[in-house]
Amino acid sequence: MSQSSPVRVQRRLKFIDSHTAGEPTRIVLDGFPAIPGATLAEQRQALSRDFDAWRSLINNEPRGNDVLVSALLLPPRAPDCAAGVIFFNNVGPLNMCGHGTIGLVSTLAYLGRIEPGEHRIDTPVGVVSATLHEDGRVSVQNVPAYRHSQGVTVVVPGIGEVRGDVAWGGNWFFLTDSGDQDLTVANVEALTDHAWRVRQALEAAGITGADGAEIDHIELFGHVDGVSRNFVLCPGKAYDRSPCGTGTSAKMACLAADGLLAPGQRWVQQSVIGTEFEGQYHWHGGALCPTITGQAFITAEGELIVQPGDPFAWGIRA
Ligand code: PYC
Repeated sequence: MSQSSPVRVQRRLKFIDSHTAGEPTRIVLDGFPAIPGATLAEQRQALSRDFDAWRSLINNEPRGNDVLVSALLLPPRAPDCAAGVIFFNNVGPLNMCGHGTIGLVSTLAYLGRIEPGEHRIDTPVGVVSATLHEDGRVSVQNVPAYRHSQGVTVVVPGIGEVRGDVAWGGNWFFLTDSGDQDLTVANVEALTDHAWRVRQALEAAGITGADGAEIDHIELFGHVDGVSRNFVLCPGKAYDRSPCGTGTSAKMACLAADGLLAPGQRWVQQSVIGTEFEGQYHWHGGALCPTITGQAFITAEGELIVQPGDPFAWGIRA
């Protein structure tokens, strides 16, 4: 920027964008206010209660978009962590984000803040560990995953009875067979409509995760050429271009509960655009601990700018 520019700037926020298996992540490095809280969970609450306009500025149009997942890079509150992070999207904060954590680790490597090896990352749902491999891939050992309820049926207007499982993989998922619907990019409009109806029907029927938690991710699954493929609808109605790290964790928890996936067994999960994550799990103290491996690529680095008088300084909010 020229020092003599006549254009006044009210705010600048440094960011780095990446994509993980096609799904974008924006890591915001500075320029946002101090978020109070002794833990990342408390800071997440404060963010959604008092700083939601900042979330919208960063993630929503005209500076962001519905597909984007953003994150604030924060000092960790748990010991021995390389970073703290709170993820959010076009409608609010996320609990955890698998593709976003892979993007975060790749961003920290790009910045020269970490070397290949294992790193702990503090998140609102607990500490996750991520290994940056020499070849640039990242393995995220996610928070423990589990199936909360099996074979739940819900009557969906315009569709009929839909049966699926409710599972936790760092976010709450309803996982159901895609049936005769094509899990292809050409079909994303129909898949979005189907998944959104299912989500609304679950809400109307009062079907939730543990402690009444809203199920805000819908995962339609099937196979293409013998490989497991999914379509994941995110809370803000955009579909995940990646195979969804938390969704793959939830899927593996259901497979393990059905005796269809053994500890250490490799699971390849494809997204609706055909990109892949590799997963596996191990048991630790009775908890199923999923690991997801994928790769992110840096796509942009810069500053979000807000000028005085911009009517969309705080983004276009739904
Ligand atoms: O990779 O866990 C994930 C995720 C959640 C929402 C979008 N991606």
